Amino acid sequence: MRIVSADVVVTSPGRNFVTLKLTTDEGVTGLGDATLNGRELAVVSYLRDHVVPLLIGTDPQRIEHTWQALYRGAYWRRGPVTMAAIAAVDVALWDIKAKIAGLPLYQLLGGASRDRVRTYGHANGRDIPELLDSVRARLAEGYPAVRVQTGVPGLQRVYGVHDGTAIAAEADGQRIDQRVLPVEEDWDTAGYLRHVPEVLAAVRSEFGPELPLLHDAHHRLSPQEAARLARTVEPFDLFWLEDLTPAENQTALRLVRQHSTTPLAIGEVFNTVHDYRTLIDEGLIDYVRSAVTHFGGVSPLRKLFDYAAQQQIRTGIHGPEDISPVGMAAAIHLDLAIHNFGIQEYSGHTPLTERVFRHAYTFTDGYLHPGEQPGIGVELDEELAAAHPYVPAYLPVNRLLDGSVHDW
Ligand code: GCO
Ligand code: MG
Repeated sequence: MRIVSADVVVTSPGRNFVTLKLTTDEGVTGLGDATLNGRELAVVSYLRDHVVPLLIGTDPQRIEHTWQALYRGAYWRRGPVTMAAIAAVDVALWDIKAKIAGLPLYQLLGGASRDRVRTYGHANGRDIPELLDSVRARLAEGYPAVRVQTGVPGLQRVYGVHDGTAIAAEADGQRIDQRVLPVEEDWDTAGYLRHVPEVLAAVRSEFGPELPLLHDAHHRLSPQEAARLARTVEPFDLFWLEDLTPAENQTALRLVRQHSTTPLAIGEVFNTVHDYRTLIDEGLIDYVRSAVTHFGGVSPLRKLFDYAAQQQIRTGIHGPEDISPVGMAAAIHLDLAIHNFGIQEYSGHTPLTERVFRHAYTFTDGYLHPGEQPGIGVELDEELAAAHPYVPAYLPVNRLLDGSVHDW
């Protein structure tokens, strides 16, 4: 069997998604997600210009061999663009292999370790009353666990509350010519650190002690600030505190661990096992957060999860709206199969996105299941995808009150 074509499809049914479609000489197709929010076209070029020519004529059944050839063969290793491109190939090849076997992907990964996949949803509000309403809405949708984010008094636009993604800057008066520029958000760490305990106290007092609660600090704190936050919120018994410090500094979490037992999650921007080595070897985290889409695919993520399991670390795969249903499906198969599963983030997609990517996975009573369709269980409606072409969009940038740029 040989790969005869490899097409890169860019579509924007509400936000941009990049999908790789591989076709074999026997007509079997496989899909992979290569969406890198705000830098989509860099991955498109990496795939179209540098990867597709290498794939044509190769045997789609040799997944590990192809992965190693793309990773080692480029010489320039790692990085989000490279690893998103390799991820798309890896997942498309697993899709093909599972279709050939006539089995859903999770069966090739060892079969189901559980009956269904627990999720968490996002609740947010500009202030505490709005947040409490949002938590109620998520609970009504069946979510068994909820991530809570609020505005911070004195700040105008804060991560997780205002829809900063994929907005044409015109809405903010920043369109100075035909360019679309990033939305600007503002930040003040001292105000944030004062506010979060008040928010969590209000949520606990409204919903009681049992609801699993999560919170995302989105890489904004210094080691000292992170340690303080983790210690201060300890009475609220979080399921996890996410991305406390910027991802580059693995040793930052040592200080946090010395001062707190709050469970820690990190890794949505990591793209290889090397980003995790200190964190895993020293037991500095409780959950690994990488997505199939940004970590080179199912093959390396499975290896990461097995490595993390040796330190009793569990998984919490990144599942925002900017992971396409293709990337989400691959994640759900993996979640079902691995032993050290923790929780799956699930934000769902717009109805139009669900029509462009028809999927076998289901979301029922807050739990996901990948379905029994052979492969990963996603079909791409290429005509509908083409009717919604790429829209230029950036992620927001974050500024401190003095105008300097802070981590977003
Ligand atoms: C999360 C993430 C997302 C990212 C987004 C960037 O925990 O879901 O932090 O909200 O910001 O995926 O593209
Ligand atoms: Mg996050």
